[in-house]
Amino acid sequence: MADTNLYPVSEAIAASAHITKDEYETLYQESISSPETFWAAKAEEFLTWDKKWDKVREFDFVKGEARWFDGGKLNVSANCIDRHLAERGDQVAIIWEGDDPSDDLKVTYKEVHEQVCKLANVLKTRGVKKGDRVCIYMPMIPEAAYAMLACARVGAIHSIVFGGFSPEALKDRIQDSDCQVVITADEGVRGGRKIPLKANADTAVAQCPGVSTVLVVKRTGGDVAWDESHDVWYHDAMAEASADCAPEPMDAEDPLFILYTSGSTGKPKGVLHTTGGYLLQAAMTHKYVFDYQDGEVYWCTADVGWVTGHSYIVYGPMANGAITLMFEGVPTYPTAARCWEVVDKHDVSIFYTAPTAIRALMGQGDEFVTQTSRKTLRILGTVGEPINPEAWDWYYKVVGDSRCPIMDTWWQTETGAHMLTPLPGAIALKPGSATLPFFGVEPVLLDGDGKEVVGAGEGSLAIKSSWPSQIRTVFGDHNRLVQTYFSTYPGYYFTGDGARRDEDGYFWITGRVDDVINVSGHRMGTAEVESALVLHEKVSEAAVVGYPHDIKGQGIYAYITLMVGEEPSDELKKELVALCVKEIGPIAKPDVIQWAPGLPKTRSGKIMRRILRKIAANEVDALGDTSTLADPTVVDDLIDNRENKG
Ligand code: 6R9
Repeated sequence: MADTNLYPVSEAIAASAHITKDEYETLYQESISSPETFWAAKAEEFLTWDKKWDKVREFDFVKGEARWFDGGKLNVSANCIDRHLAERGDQVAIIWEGDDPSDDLKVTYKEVHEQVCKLANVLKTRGVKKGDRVCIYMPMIPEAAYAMLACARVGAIHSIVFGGFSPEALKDRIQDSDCQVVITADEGVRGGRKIPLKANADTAVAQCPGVSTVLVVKRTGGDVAWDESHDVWYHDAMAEASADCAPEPMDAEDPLFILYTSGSTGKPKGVLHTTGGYLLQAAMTHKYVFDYQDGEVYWCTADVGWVTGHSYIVYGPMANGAITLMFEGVPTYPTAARCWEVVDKHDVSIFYTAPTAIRALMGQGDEFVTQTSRKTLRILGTVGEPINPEAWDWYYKVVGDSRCPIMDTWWQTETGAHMLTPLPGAIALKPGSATLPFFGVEPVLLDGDGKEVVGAGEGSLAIKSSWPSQIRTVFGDHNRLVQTYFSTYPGYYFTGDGARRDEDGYFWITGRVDDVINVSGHRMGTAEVESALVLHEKVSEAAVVGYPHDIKGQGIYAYITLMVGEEPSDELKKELVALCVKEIGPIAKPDVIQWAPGLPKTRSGKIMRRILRKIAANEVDALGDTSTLADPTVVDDLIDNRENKG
């Protein structure tokens, strides 16, 4: 086991780090024993409040309720922009690196302020008020950040939908949160290919009567259809807008954004985050986990369509007055050297990415890395899925020249910010472990009876008490929040992940214990993919599981039972793949489709996914007990016809 592989804290980094080992230990204890005192001090230190709060925290994990800094008032956009103007108005806020390596742009805090104020006024002109929902369906361009901050400025709740989602998925999300404005672009550009965002939005909006405005940024100048009744060019609206817009004073518990994420059942849930606690933990983790020092260039490669982009491209870094790099493209375009060329071009100090990207680049060979300098790099980070020791090693040695510690950050859309993570100047690393809890986080492992595991051991990962950036509700369905997160283990927040704790108290995430799979760091409910597949008229039943995939971490393996009389064909496989792309998006493409004349079911009709997972993983010698199946012979057929025999 890789446990014995301990990487001590680098002395060079510890010398100037915000948090040292002793400080971590003392502050962590304080954050657990006196949370109110601890968080009140941090809220003063990190944020600027228009009015101080009455109560630091209140929570009830039976009802799934949490309130932080109740009675306090602040505005997120003022905290991310206005308060920096006096000291660093002319400092770069956003470095934008386009898909094409010759395309880039630097935007100062002053310029961001002007753009955000104008856009906030545009939103107001279009009737957007505090509490209204605005959907953002954008490529990775600075306007995406302006859109988020402009919503925050007027008190509107944004709901970003990843640009890779299909019109169908976009429509569902617009309808679920009843957005009245959609902000999009004519086209996106990634890896040299265009993405028809406006055309997708048109298809979605045609089924969303509540949308009164579609604001369109001109990114490529490509042809788009135009509906005068609601389409508005961003540049036209901005040209007429005033650059003067006072931030709306918001309650600490007013909603900031909704972000849809997959669960183990049904449609994606609208995870709702609020203002004060969210911003505090995003800012604080950004500063401490990446040991961000003033003036450093920080680059998180995520897309703003995911929570990582929310907390660690925009809100955390900008609350800290950092220089945040925003990348439009993909790590392999034009070549697999792109990331490291960008690091050299912009003198990046901190680089934060996903294991799937590391594995993909690792497969391209070391030369793409070693041909670049990377001497400015100081800290590396990963997020999204467990990182395998080989990828960790390559990232550490080849990318970081054995000089840069790797922050393996475990957290979720629902947690809003880092929860388990090393701190560069404080915590020794073990490859593959997200190490120890961040301040104020009380992780526990629960056994099969729901009892806390003491000391080293394994179990379901749960959190015992509220943290500032926790999910507040599932938009429009608080009962679903309670059911999903607070019912499995009453009194705890259940993460859906399994984990192991070693003798040093380090946590090792073992993966999801529910029917959620993690494909290239993107969360997907197997139920969502199944719902898409059974829409096909020839499909009677579909069962989807994850299986180990070298690059993606997990691939999508679909077992399909056809209607009586239908014949399997390659053509039909293509149709099924296309259906997943249409209903969800390219990230939901099944990697493997296996025809299954029958599925292993219990006598009560429940599909035994455990068996399907084993067959998909080619672990057919370890199927376990199949005697409770209604018809054990279906398993033999599935084994004989399995697609993964490698
Ligand atoms: C931030 C983000 C959350 C799920 C989570 C877990 C997996 C995330 C991880 C990790 C092992 C890490 N996950 N970070 N597993 N080590 N460092 O990814 O949010 O998209 O909601 O996914 O991702 O399974 O439960 P989200």
